[in-house]
Amino acid sequence: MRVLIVATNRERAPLPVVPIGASIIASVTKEEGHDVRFVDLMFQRRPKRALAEAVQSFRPDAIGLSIRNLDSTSWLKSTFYLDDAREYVRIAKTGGVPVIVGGPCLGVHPGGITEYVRADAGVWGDGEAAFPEILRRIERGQPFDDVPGVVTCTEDAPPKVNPQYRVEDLGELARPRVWQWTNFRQYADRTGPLPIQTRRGCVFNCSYCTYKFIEGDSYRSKPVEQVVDELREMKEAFPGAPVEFVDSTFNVPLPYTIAMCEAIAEADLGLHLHTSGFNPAAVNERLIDAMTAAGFSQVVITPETASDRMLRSLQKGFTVRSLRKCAQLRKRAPWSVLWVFLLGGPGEDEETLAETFKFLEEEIPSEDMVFLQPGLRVYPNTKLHRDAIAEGLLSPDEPLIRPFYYLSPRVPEMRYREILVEEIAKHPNYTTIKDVLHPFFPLYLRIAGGLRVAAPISRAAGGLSKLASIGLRRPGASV
Ligand code: B12
Ligand code: SF4
Repeated sequence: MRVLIVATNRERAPLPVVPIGASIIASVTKEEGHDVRFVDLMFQRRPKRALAEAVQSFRPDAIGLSIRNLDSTSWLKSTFYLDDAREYVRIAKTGGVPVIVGGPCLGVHPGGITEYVRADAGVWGDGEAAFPEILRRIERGQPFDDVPGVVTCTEDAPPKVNPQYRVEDLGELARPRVWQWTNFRQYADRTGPLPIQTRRGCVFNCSYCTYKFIEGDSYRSKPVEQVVDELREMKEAFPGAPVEFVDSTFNVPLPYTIAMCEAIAEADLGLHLHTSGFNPAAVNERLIDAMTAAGFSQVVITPETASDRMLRSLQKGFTVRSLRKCAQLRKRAPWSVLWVFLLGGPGEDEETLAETFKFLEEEIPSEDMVFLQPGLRVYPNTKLHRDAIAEGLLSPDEPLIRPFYYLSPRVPEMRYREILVEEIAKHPNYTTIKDVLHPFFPLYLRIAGGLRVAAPISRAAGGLSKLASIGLRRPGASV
């Protein structure tokens, strides 16, 4: 069969992310013996036309659209991506063949999103098993609405969402080999790293989080030797390109992560490694040293708050004491670090906000960046969802396709902005989404990409101070 795979994401902030999920689906489909064409809309000048041309010229028997983002999850600057996705589905449907959507945002709201974009079917969770099975059914002219992981919609009934189809042994998975499907140079030119995924799932139960719906609530990990081999292959394909780990929690399970980092160090690959999802709950000296030896240079740490009361409210599973230990241990490593904090969760008040900012003052060195995000995007079936309904802030009927942000009513909305303005004025290394959306940011990415230096998300304090000194970053305007 001829199968067209389309990566629809066009968001380039905070950096253009290579479509690893769509690439995996394309690789699996090719391994199944199909003729695959891949269209990446990220850098297309006319994305709709590019898609329409691919549909007409390739004449596919089935089309898979990967939809990464639902919205920007940012109260300060909310962007909704799904109307574009719906338009891409409409264009794909002109081919007259089944159009199937998948991607991480499907896990957040499988039925609602499949229905919203008007696809013939959706796949939520792992796509590696479900998509080939759908193609087999299409080939045989059989219905596929009973395939695990598939979501189907009918006019007069709510969407039918089958239980997920999880791949238990990640060692069996096809490699994404993103450079076979995308023009990776265009990403590298704007600091986009090569992505690698080493595990799926998360055992924590943070009150606002969707990751367990996407990947499950227990861990499935790739064999360490395979991770090393994938990294070696990346180095051969693109010497010098940084590699970013896209795992939900990079350092949990801790023994696995340490073993993996030690094996990478042992292989002496000389790679520049980055990661987000570094959880303060599981840190020790051996981990930090093993990461440094492996080649980690940029790390995003995600405490979300530094108030014990708020850590309990958000069900983060650690305390300020362990966060302080994490901040101390971080000092062992010569990394660039971005710390992420969410402000305004249930119970947040002036006192808990003051606790968080006091911690930042005491523990975070001025070379580290601090990302401050007021407002928590409420997702269906989370504890935060239930809290927002119980507090009368949200109607139980709200579909939550369009974003709704929880902001603790104990602090007036304007006060969140005032606090950010005050703190950013004192600390040029504190930042918000508004800096990422600054008109200079794309240029910044091009310059950093051209110089082949790391994405500026964790090294921007100098640049931001400079912009402030010439009047181009005014704290008042930057929130
Ligand atoms: C790592 C990560 C990041 C990193 C990315 C680093 C990098 N170099 O790639 C960083 C921190 C930069 C980031 C940024 C953002 N992220 Co992010 N990120 C993730 C995370 C943890 C993993 C994504 C990933 O790569 N997974 C690994 C791949 C292999 O899985 P996958 O893409 O889901 O693909 C599988 C399936 O979805 C499916 N599939 C995929 N495509 C297709 C297509 C078809 C046809 C089929 C059948 C199946 C299928 O099969 C694949 C294999 O099983 C997810 C949460 C999560 N656990 O999924 C959030 C997540 C994707 N991010 C999200 C968001 C919102 C963002 C931002 C918009 C936030 C912001 N405002 O800055 C930006 C957008 C960046 C951009 N340019 O697009 C949301 C998206 C959904 C939503 N709520 O809108 C998620 C789901 C988190 C959440 N809040 O729920 N992110
Ligand atoms: S640790 Fe991270 S991925 Fe896991 S539930 Fe909490 S926020 Fe979600």
